[in-house]
This record gives sequence, structure tokens and C-alpha cells, in this order.
Amino acid sequence: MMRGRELVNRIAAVCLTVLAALSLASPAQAEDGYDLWLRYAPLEGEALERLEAFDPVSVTNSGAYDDPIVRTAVEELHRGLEQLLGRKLSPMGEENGIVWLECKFDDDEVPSGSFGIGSGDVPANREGIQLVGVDPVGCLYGVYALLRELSQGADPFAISTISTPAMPLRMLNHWDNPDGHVERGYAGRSIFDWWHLPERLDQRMIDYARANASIGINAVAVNNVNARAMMLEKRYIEKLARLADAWRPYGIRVFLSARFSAPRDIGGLDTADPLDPRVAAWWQAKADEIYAAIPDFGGFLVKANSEGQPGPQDYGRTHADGANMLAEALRDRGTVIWRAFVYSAEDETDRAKQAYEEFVPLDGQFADNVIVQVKNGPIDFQPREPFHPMFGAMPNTHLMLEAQITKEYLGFASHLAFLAPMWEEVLDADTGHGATVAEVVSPVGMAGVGNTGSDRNWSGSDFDQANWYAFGRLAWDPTLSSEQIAREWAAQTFSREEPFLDAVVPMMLESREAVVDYMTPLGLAHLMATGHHYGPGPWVCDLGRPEWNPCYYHRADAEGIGFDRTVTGSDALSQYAPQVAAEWEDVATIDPAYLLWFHHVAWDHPMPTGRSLWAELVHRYDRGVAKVDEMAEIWTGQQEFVDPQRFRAVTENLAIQQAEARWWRDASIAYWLSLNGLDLPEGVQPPAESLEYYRSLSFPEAPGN
Ligand code: GCW
Repeated sequence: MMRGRELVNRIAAVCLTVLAALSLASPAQAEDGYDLWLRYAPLEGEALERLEAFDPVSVTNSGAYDDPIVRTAVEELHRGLEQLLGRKLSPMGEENGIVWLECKFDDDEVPSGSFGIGSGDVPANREGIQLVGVDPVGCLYGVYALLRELSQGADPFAISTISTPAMPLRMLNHWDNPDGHVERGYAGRSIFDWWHLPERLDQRMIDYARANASIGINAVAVNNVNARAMMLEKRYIEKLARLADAWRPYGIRVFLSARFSAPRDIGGLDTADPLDPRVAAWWQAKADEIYAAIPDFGGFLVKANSEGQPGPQDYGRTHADGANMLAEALRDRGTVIWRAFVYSAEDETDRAKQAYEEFVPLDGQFADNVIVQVKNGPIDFQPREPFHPMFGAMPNTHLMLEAQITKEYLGFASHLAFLAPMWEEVLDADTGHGATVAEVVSPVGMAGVGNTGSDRNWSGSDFDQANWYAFGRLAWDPTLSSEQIAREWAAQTFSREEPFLDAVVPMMLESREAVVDYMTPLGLAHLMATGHHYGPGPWVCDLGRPEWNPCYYHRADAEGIGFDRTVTGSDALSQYAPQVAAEWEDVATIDPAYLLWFHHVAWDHPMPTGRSLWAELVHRYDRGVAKVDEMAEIWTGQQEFVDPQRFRAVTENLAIQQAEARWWRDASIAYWLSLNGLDLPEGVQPPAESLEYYRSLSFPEAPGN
């Protein structure tokens, strides 16, 4: 009997030793990307010595505030430092702490979340790092900023920064449905486990909050803007309250996408007319119910009268009538975010003009707690669009920017396209109304349509994590350069070795332009296949509504190609301020990047490069394909810097992108050739297959639809 138990114990002991050895050995072996940019890979060499000079490092919370966010800040700092140092630290809160947190400044002039970091005297008359937050969340952001610097190998004593968020609202919008499907999601199922909430809170919800807080994101709309009214029911409010409780210590407020017809759908009313007092009373009671469960509830995000969603126009009311009624229900507590992504199924107007036409006349009519959320461009998250003409045109309305982090039109999760340069392009655009887009939206905020899912790496691919990261960093500070963002992300996520960064950062910076080149060069747009938007479909011309068809957007025929949006065409150009319109109205001087967005031109139209339009178009396709080949080659050279699992994952995605870039190029060229009957320019490779072949491809199972 005794001998048997002894044997069992021995075997157990041996197993434990082996397991311990394995778990020690494994981190360097393979990484699955779950840790995102919060890997805090152990420092080495000089960087380690510099941090070790702090010995004994501990973290002191000088104020000892009993605040959950301060507690998060202290824990995060402790955790990050331990990982960077590769050893345990003395307990938190010791008086000999070398990082001194001061988390309550009480200055109303300084925006919430601001912080400063510098070296200076800390208790026990020693030199250390002082971190001052204007409020608890300022401390939290300061901690992440400090760790970001240290992770990149910075000298702790040389860190000196004061940072203030440019925008109050830095938000993610999730197009996640309650059944777990994510509209335009390419990273698996939804991360929100509504089925098991509120009883069960997945650890992912904490890790998600950490990731968001680390880049300054402070608000999350948890459900699809194509909303189910069910999400407003009591049982869902309870689920949402559990998330709100879990995220509060990370400074994140929850928002709900609200279906405008909810009073009818779940409220037992026969109308959702915003001017009907019963409807207003229903929303008021609903808001009261939500605030009883979630005192810091952010508010409602609404897609109304767009793509079949219900809205105030169903009752002959305006967007302002609808938004203001909801705003009244949230008054002094929350915000209504009303989307400007509208185009009517009955309207013959150029789709690019419709949002401006519906909203600009309402300028000044929206309640103070209403924000109008405007996509970066006037159509729909294309690889390149000019900025939306509403920016700057509604000086008496709170406008915020909506960007799409998930890459619906840029190759899903398999194509590498770093989006910071695209967002930088729109943020830096001069609206001609005395402000850049960044300046217009800075008093309000920015929302990004999330790219997270149940995949271990969160975003469906390692490089798509960079877009989540970049969105948060730009919402915090739209003047940050794409290069800085790429550098800090790549250093934290993969390797802080200079040769690696010098190779990978330029590759990231050029990646989005490569997608523009092989999909929609020279201002073309919306040529993707129907529904799922996966792959090319420029030949689609026969769908029910004109603006569902790629042909509507490219308008190509035997003579030429492009959408005339000048005064001789749809005149969408006149929605821009005069000096902006002037830049784009002349076909001879317009930036070729926007040429076919605003002009219909002949195939032999001379381009600034000396090529004909046709030759230039083909040249751009080839340039895009060549760039992806180059990216794949650059990545091949990075093996020594990256763990095998992620190295292989990226390699395989790049191989997909190489093949699909060719597919886009070949299918597009084959189709244009069928219209213009021209020869291919000298030395250009003909498409690998016939047009019929490309047209015959179909992918009903493509994700995200
Ligand atoms: O980009 C388009 C998408 C729709 C989306 C819509 C929107 C949520 O194809 O899937 O719906 O825009 O922004 O409302």
C-alpha cells in the first residue's frame, strides 16, 4: 500500500520537473501572438543593466489611493517590470520604491488621462522615476507609456515626457453579433461570450481591456451597428454590466449599438416615431434601467436609415429628430453617437454625395450630447478615398472620425497592410475650412471598427495587431508619425534589434500603398466581389441597385474609365471647400492618386509620368505585385529575430498575399482589356488566365459576410 503511493508520488514529482523544464524552455520556442505588444520580452545587455541600476526595483504608490484604476496601474507596472527584468521584484508599495506614482493632481484644466514621466527624487533620498498622472487613469496610461519606452530599450533615467490625449473619446466599435458571428470579422468568432455572461467572465475580457488601455482606448461599443433590439433587454443589460465592471479598472466605458425600432421590437409599442411621447418615454425608462446597472454607461451608437436599418426617416423625421430624442434620454449621463454612413436605396444621387446632403443642412440642430460619426471617406473604407467632405462643413456639430481597423476592403486578415499611413493621410488632410481633419475631430474623438476575434493572435494575423495598436496611438496623438508607431509596435511585438526594425518598418510603411496599387490604383474604388468583398469583381454590373455594382464606380467602357464627379458629372467635388475642389478639379493637375475618383478620362490620357493612363494603370498593378514580392523577401531575412511559430504564420500569409495580388492584377487587366481592346504595353506579362476564368471564381464561404 505505502509502496504504491510512494511510487505514484515519485512519478508525479518527475512529471512536475519535466513540465517545469518544458514551460521554462517553451516561451523562446514558439509564440502565438496572444500577448500582442505587451510581451515585455526580457531586456538584455545595456538596457538590462540600466534598469538593474534601479535595484531594488519596487513600485510605490505614494498616494495609496483606494482606487481600482490606480491598483491596475501599480499591478501593470509591477508585472511589466518583472517581465522586462526577468525576475521577481519586491512587493508593491514598499517605501523604497524606485518608481513613484502620484495619481491625483486635481487639475481641471488638464485633460483626463494626461501624465508626466521623468527622473527625480523619490523617497529615501534616492534617484528614481517619478510618474505623475492628472487622475488615476493618467497614472495607468503613464505606466503603459513607461513600459513602452523600457520595452524598446530606453534608458530609464533619460525618459522625460509629458503626454496629453488629443481627443477625449478613443473608441472601438465592434461589429459583433450576439450569436458570436462578427460582421467583417476575419479573426474567428466574437471575443464576447454573451451566452455565458454574466456568470462567466472570460480571461480574454481582462486581457482585451489591458491591450486597449495600453494604447489609450477608453470606450467600447460592444455590438454591431446592424443591431439586434434584444441587446437592450434586461438580461443583456446584466451581461453588459459584468463587462463594464471588468473594464472600469482599465478606464474603459461601455456603449451599446441601439436599434432605433427597439420600442416596437421589444417595447410593445406600435411605433418608434421619435416625436411620439410614448417612444421618448420608453427610451427614457430604458436609459434609467441601464444607468441603474452601469452608472458610467457611455451611451448609444446608432446606424439609422442606412442599408435597411430603421430610423427616424421611417416616420418622416430627420436624423436630428431621432438623435435628439435619444440624447434627451441620456442627458447629463451619456452620449448619442449617430452615424453619418447613410445612402438611400431610392436615391439616384451619386452615393459619395448623400451623407453630406442629408447631414450638412442639419448643422446646429443636434443636441449637445450628440456626436455625428463620419467615415474617413465618402464611400466606404476603400484602400484609398479622399477625405469625407463633411469634415469641416459642420462647424456647429460635434463630429468624430470613424476608421475601419478590420480590413474589409484591404485583403482581410491575410494581406499585410499597415493602416497608419492611410489614417495619417486623412487626419492630416486640410479640409479647406481652416482646419485639418485631425483638428476638426480632436475636440470629440475617433472610433475604429475593431479587428479582434477568437483567434489566439486576436486579429487574424500578427501584422493586423499593428492596426489595432496604430489606431489607439493615433487617437491619442494624431501627430505621431506612422514610422514611429510602426517602430514601437514592431520592437515590442517582435524584436528590438535594429537590423530587424530597419527592414520591417519600411516594409510596413509601404504595405498599404501596395494594396492600393494591386487592387484599386489611381483613384478606383469598390471593385471588390459582391457581398463578402473578397477578391476582384470589376465586371459585376447587374445587381439590383446601381451603387451595389463595381461598374457604377469605375464607369469603364471602350473609351475611358473613372467617375466624373466634377461639375460636368455628379459635381460631388462642389461639396469640398473651394481651394480643395480647385486642387482636384483639373484633370491635368490633380494628384494621380485621386484621378479616377473625380474624373472620367480616356485610356490614352497623358499622365504626369509620360505614360498613357492605360500604361500607368498597368504599371501600378505591376508595382503593387512587385512590392508584395519584395515584402515576402524581406520577411524571409528576418528568421533569426522571430520565433518559429509567428515567423511561419507571417510567411504563409505573405505567400497568400503574393498569389492574391497577382489575382487582382490579372483579373483587373483582363477585364479592362475586354473593354478597351488595347494592347498591353511593351514587355508586360499578359494575365495568367482568361477573363472567363476569373469571372467564374466564387467564394460563397468567404468570412465576415
Ligand atoms: O462597410 C460596410 C460594410 C457593412 C457595414 C456598413 C456600415 C455594419 O460592408 O458590413 O455594416 O459598411 O458601416 O454600416
